[in-house]
Amino acid sequence: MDLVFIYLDIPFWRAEVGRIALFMGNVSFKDLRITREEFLEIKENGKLNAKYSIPFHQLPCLVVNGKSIAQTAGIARFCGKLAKLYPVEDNVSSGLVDQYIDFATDITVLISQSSKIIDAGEKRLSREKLYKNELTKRILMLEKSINKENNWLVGFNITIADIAIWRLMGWLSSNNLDGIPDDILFKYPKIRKICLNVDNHPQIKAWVKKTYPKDYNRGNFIK
Ligand SMILES: N[C@@H](CCC(=O)N[C@@H](CS)C(=O)NCC(=O)O)C(=O)O
Repeated sequence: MDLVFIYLDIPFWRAEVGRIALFMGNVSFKDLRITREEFLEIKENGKLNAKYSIPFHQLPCLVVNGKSIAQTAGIARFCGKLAKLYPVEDNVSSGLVDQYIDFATDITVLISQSSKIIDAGEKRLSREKLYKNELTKRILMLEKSINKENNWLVGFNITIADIAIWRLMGWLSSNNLDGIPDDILFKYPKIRKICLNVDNHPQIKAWVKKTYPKDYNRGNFIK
């Protein structure tokens, strides 16, 4: 199978969940990281270099044997199935994995509304408000959904759900979102445990070493 994974050269969860799944499953793929100029072309024309068509003019996009597939959650499942990091044999488990991927999408959509604000002060105020209200409420719900006896979100092994939540939480606690404090996870030991388990997974460490800038801030979930 010929696979091309298209995204920007940043470790944002939308891409990382699929890229890492393929890497962990030893599935060969072309990790195509585009420039900001190419991203503008995609947004404008839904095409990359007149070669790849990009549905909905959005990334990530996975090109499978020449056929372009869009949407983060679908791509995550596709890669998770190939890598055996998505529980296809049990519908309840796959439903639970899906709920975490969709949770990550909901939080991203919530934050991206504030990302559109141009004025830096207004943006910070909007994120502070988000942090005090909706975001904290949602993260508390995530914490409540986790069984404290478990090492992973679903079942006894790492799945694409853990990878998605690890990178989402890494982003939220990275100090890169003005108005959202980097200690956002300190009150949530179960979320932190999942993030640490992913961060310490040997294949995750190998991927980080291979692809992340040196000393990249993967998030504040250590304490
Ligand atoms: N519903 C899409 C949204 C993806 C999305 O918003 N991607 C961003 C990059 S992280 C993008 O392509 N934005 C450009 C745009 O929406 O015009 C998904 O789940 O993949």
